[in-house]
Amino acid sequence: MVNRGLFIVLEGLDRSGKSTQVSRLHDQLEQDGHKARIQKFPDRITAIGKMIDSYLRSEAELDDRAVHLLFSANRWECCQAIEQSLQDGVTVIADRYAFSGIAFSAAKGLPFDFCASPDIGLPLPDVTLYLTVSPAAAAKRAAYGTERYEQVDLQNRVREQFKLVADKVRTMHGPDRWVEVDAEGSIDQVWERIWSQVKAIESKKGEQIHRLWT
Ligand code: DGP
Repeated sequence: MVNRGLFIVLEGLDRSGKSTQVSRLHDQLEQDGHKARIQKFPDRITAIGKMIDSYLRSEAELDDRAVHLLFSANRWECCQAIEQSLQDGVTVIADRYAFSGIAFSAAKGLPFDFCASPDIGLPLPDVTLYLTVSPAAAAKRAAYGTERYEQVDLQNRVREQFKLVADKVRTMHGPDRWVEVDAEGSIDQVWERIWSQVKAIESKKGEQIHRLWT
């Protein structure tokens, strides 16, 4: 039997360095002879993604609950392709997932359970690597402040919500599904931490794909 691909999610505050590490992970896996692809969330290419994009760039105003459901719908519309890739032996590296969905919307004041519920049943990542960086350090990184959520006070609240998300993942799905990675230091240092975590989950390729929040 051909092993399935791994489903790896990178999460973190804005400017925590996720996207840099996501593409490095993709390149390393391909270099080692694995098939891999990147799935960015929100996926701004789809019709729903375009609405989210104009909201994030403050070109459109939307009700908080409505935009939360759009973010979730954006994940659902990509879900079949993710599962197909995994079955085809392709490792999927997601740059954000449902966990950002809860953390950002709950930080704006929406009830935590409301935020979690539309994503029940999505494919469960084999591991979520949560890049930890202080909001003050993130704010010093390039291009901070150009989008709607890139403000230090909001990012502080997002960080608090991510702690609750981590608790929920560990309680419902096991402690190894959520791993904190120190994202302060050089790109190479952070990369070494990420790569050692990815190598540790190789055996999950033999396991079936589970469902989020079930
Ligand atoms: P990025 O393209 O990674 O810069 O992310 C876009 C922004 O959208 C970022 O500030 C985090 C936020 N975000 C991502 N997913 C969700 C979600 O599901 N719900 C909400 N409210 N915000 C999200």
